[in-house]
Amino acid sequence: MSNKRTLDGFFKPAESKRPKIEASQEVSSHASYPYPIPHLPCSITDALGFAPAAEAKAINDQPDLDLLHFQPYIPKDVQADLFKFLRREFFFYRVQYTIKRGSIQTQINTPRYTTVFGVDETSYFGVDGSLLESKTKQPVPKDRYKCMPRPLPQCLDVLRKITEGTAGETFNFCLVNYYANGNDSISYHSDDERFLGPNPAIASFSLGAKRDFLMKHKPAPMSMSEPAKPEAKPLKLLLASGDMILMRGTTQTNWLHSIPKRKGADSGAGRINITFRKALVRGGTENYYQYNVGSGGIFRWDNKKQEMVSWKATEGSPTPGPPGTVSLTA
Ligand SMILES: O=C(O)CCC(=O)C(=O)O
Repeated sequence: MSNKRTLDGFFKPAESKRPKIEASQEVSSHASYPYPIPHLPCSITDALGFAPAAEAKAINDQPDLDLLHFQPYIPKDVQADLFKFLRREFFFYRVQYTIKRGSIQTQINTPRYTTVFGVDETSYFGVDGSLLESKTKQPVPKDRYKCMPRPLPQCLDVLRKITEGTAGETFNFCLVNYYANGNDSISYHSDDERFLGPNPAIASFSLGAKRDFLMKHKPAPMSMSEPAKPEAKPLKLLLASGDMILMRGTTQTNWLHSIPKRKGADSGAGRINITFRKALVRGGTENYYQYNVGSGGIFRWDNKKQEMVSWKATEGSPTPGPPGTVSLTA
C-alpha cells in the first residue's frame, strides 16, 4: 500500500483516523482489587513484542554507578496508548502517613498518586488467586500479612516478563506512580531497603510527560584507612515517554535519585512511572502496601474532567469476586 495520504485524508485531522484504545473483554480481577482491570488490548501486547525498541546506553562512568538507559524501551507507536490505558484503568491512592522524629510527629502527604501489586518471595499467588507459601505450597495463614497483597494484573505481567528477559533478573513487585503535573514529585531516596537484598536490580519505566531524573552520590563515610574515591558528579537524565532505566549493581547502595517538581515545558501533563523490583521477605510486602496503598480513598482517572477523582463503589459498578477468585491470564 502507498504511504501517500489521499486528498480525503489530507482534509481530515490525522488524529481522527486513530482508533480509540478499545477495552479488552477479558479482565484481571481479584478479591483485593476495588474493581477489575481489563487486559491489554492486542494492539499494545503485539507491539510490546518488539521491545526493547532501542539498544541501551550504559552509564557507568562514575564511582559505584551501573545504569542502562533505553531510549526508548516501549515502541513509539504504542507509548501514548499504553499511557492512556494504564491511567484510565488503574486505581490509585494519595497516601498520607506520619513520621516521628524525637517527640515531634509530622504528617507526610505523598506528593504523587501511587499503586502497587505483588508479593515477596516467601509467598506466591495460586491459579485461583489464593496466597500460597513458597516453601510448603500450603495456604498462607490469614494473619501472615497485615496488608492484602494483590497479584500483578495481566497488563503489567506482560511487561514484567519482557523486562525480566532484558534484565536477566526476576521481579515480584510492581510499583506505579502517577505524577499529575509538574507539582508532583519524589524526593531524593535510594531503593536500598534490606528486604530487597544486596545490589538489587530495579527496572524503571516512564510514560507520558518528560521529567528530569536526578542522581547524586551518597556522602562517603569518613574513613582513615581507605583512600578517598574520585569525586562523583551529580547526574541529570531527561526521561521521555517509553524510556526505561535499569539500575543495578552497587547503584542503590551508593546513589540517591529523585524526580523534582518541574516548571515550564511539559509541566502541565501527567507522567506514569512503573518500577519492577524483587522483595525477598515479608517486610517488603508490608512496606510497599503501607506506603503505596495506605488506608485512604481510591482515585480513578475521569476522562471528562481530565483529572483523578475520588472513586467509590456504587451499585451496579463491578465488584470483586469472593476471596480467592481470580482471572489473571484467562
Ligand atoms: O518516577 C520515577 O522515575 C522514579 C520513581 C522512584 O524513584 C520510586 O518509585 O522509587
